[in-house]
Amino acid sequence: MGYIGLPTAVFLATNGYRVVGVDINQSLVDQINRGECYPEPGLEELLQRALAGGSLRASVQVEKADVFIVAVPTPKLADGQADLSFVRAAGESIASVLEKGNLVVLESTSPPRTTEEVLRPVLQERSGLRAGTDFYLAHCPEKVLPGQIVQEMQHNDRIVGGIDSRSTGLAVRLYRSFCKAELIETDATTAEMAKLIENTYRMVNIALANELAKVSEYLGINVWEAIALANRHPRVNLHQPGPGVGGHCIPVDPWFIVGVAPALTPLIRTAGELNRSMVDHVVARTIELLPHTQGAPRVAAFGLAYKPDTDDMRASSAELIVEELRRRGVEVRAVDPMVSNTATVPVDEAVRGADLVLLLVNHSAFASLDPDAIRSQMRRPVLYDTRNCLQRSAWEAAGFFVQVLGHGEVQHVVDAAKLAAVASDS
Ligand code: SAJ
Repeated sequence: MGYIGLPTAVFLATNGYRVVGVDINQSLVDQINRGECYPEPGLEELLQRALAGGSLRASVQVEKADVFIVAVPTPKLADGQADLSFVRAAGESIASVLEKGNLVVLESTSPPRTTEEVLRPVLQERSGLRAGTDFYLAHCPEKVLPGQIVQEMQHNDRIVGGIDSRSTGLAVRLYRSFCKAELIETDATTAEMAKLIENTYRMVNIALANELAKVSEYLGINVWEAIALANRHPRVNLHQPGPGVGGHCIPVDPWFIVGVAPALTPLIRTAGELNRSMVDHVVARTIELLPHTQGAPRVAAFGLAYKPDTDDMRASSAELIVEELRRRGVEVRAVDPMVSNTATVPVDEAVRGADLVLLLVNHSAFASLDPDAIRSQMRRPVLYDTRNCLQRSAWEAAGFFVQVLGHGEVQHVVDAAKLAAVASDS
């Protein structure tokens, strides 16, 4: 009943199915039965509708059913291999209640051949039934974007890959109940690979943008402008640079391809390392922009989530940057309007006496920050915008020295002189 299982259950329950949402976490199960869920636009209303209609309930117990959908985590282990223990555990509990004619669908993002070589044997051994003759098995990878799950779950095309055509056909019928887009049929391993390719494409593309950001800093040009110009070409779609790639998908899934064929995947490996290097790049530049004469320098970090307008902090590069700065003796106070935990403070508290505003996540709420009000509380008005999301001219008009990731000043010397001038003014 996580990020994918819950909305999938809710959509099935509001489209003609009776659904039991299973999770090993009792408090999550209780929360769902009370009609509460993680923040995702439109999801809570749908959940409450499903509960009110009596077609959905959550439980810690796997029960007999016609269809089983597995949407468990598949985290990356240190060596880049996938941890498939949750897939195995889910398979074992399904096998204990599996009956002839049932359909099992794996939605979790998985390394190629997981459906065929990991889930299939677990289901068969425990149940004594045979896939393809006694029960049916398919992979149908989820591909919704956190923040747009309700819309995308209904309108994204889906790949449905069965271990045979009967399995594919049954899975297509299931998803047709709520998916208004195309359901494209293939085999299970191609479906697994297609899902991994989507996130690998994005990861390599972001790495290219990050490499170009470093080159543009070296050349003294603005990478954001250069990318926008290049993207005017009808067949070019470069992504955006930034302080690194976080979340539970893009920095993880491509490694499952590397894991099955390490010698054949130097490009994916390099792209992953390049994205990771952006954390060090931002830390180094932040340290350069800080004063080194008046005790511990102070930074107000804006954003801790892994991407804009979410409270999700999984593998957030903003968090890594904040930790690394603290390790290096910088006093960091973090603001994040989406994340309400002890790691964050209100804007006023973060900027009071600060030497630098470090913008790490482009939450929409940050567009209304008032540079004049912030400047009046800071010790030294310097802004480092790693997302190119704040209006540079407004912050400069308020007296800030502004540095934007990927935007080099031609003369590094002039740059240093400007910074020194701002520092001595304040
Ligand atoms: N990022 C950049 N530059 C960009 C775009 C993103 O630096 O141009 C960074 C973000 O700041 C964030 C990270 O990449 O730290 C990942 O964000 P994201 O929006 O690219 O992706 P996710 O992880 O939220 O969701 C992705 C989506 N995959 C694709 O768009 C191909 C989503 O559709 C998948 O369902 C999801 O992975 C998943 O579960 O696999």
